[in-house]
Amino acid sequence: MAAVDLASRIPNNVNLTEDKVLTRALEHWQPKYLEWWMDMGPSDFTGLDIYLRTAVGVGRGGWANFGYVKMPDYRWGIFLAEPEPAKTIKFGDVTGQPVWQTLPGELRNRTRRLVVTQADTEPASVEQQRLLGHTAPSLYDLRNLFQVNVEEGRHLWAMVYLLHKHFGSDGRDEAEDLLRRRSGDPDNPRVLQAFNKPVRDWLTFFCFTTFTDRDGKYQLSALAESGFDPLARTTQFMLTEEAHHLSVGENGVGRIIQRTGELMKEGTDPRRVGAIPLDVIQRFINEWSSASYDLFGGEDSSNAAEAFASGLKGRYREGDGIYKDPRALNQVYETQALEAGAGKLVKTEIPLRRAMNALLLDAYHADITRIVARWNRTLADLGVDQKLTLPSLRFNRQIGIHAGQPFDYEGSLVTPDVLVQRRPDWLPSEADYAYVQSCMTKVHERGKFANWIAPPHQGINNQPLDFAYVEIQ
Ligand code: BYC
Ligand code: FE
Ligand code: FE
Repeated sequence: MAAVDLASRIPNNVNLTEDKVLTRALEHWQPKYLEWWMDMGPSDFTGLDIYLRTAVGVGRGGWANFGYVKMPDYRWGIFLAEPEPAKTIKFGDVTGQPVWQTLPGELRNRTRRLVVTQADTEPASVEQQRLLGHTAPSLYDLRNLFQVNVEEGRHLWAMVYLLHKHFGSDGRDEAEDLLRRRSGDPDNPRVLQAFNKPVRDWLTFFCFTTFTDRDGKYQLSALAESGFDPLARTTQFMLTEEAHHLSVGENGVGRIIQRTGELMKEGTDPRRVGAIPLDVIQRFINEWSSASYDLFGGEDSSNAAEAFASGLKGRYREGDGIYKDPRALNQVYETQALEAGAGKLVKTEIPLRRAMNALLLDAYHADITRIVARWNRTLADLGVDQKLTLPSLRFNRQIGIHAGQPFDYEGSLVTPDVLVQRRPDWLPSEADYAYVQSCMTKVHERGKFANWIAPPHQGINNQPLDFAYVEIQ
């Protein structure tokens, strides 16, 4: 394992100084990245000191280094998790073989596509969140937004390192294109749909970090099993940062629910005081959970089968040995899908290897089901008997075996008319977006929070809630 080098222009633990060509290529990309950050990263706030953590190593506590930093001066670095001696591949046709430090030629194109797809989401999310700083409900939340933003920037660095190191001139071209695509640009959009949707208010931000960053957790976990060891170790370290993004999301939505519940309990209509009613929160949850289901790709996928067979992308927690057959042969995945012509849902069997996306989606769905249960506990503790729910995995799908089909919120087949009629009950309307936007007013006073969100239970890094998380004079 190379030592951590923090003195270089690009902090790293991959021995960059020993590879002059690679260093030069990355140092050539660095100013372009900074230019992108200044154009497309958080609007304004670039001159302010922000209480951020910076990764300075991969060991325990190595990434939890807190201090005041101006965002453009953030030290974006390249850190891979520690290597494991005598590591072997745990799944697919290559089960039991040693992991690869260089990429087998026949896997090059497929791997490049996966790395580029992963990479593309990172700058996309920063672009989507660009304007949120102007309406932050507190300095605490403002700081969390920026922490998420700089770490998504670092995740881009993590992937760009792989592109430069392992994919030659193709990789360099891809790294440039990552700075050229733009979230929501009709001519040059980001790769995956959810990353082209606008994120203009903080309820959306917290739903995004709960549901869409959590796709990141599951995709990164699947890549962390990879036989291509540099990819596995890169994504392992990204997961330690991801945990914070997920807690920002879950706690953020939870605090909004808490505030709304408190108002309901005292008999105040949330709308009367600029807070967000539960039915609106529910529709935002529906929008972002269902959009995130699509991020898993098709339930029946030859891409997924090949990525699994070749040892590139494993199942969730594959390395823990929790699956009976590491090769996933001779088994089927059972689900229900619309039978063409028959007009009804029927039992459908997908050979297990082709169902890897569906398996990952199921693990994700179990996870978000637990989160919604925790939010419901908050409501129950307040004595509010309404409950929040998640839409069926068949609802509102654009990708996969249910794409474009008229399934209702519970996943029953209905006529397209019913979908149109009930849409306002299930998904946010323009009026919902406008109302939520009208609640967003910035709060910059230390220790104060906007009226539509409860304060968190604790501050960052043991600091009090009225700490100057952002130094605004
Ligand atoms: N939108 O075989 P199929 C994160 C394409 S989030 C548009 O069914 P496959 C983060 C697909 O590319 C994690 N296109 O699925 C979160 C393919 O096209 P080609 C991001 C889509 O390929 C918040 C065709 O449809 N990481 O980190 O097995 C903030 C057939 O695809 C979509 C990754 O995604 C879609 N939703 O699975 C910041 C991991 N879905 O190739 C960061 C890397 C599918 O035939 N990516 N298509 O032209 C992958 O593992 C896979 O590419 C996917 C798709 C799971 C996304
Ligand atoms: Fe990320
Ligand atoms: Fe994230």
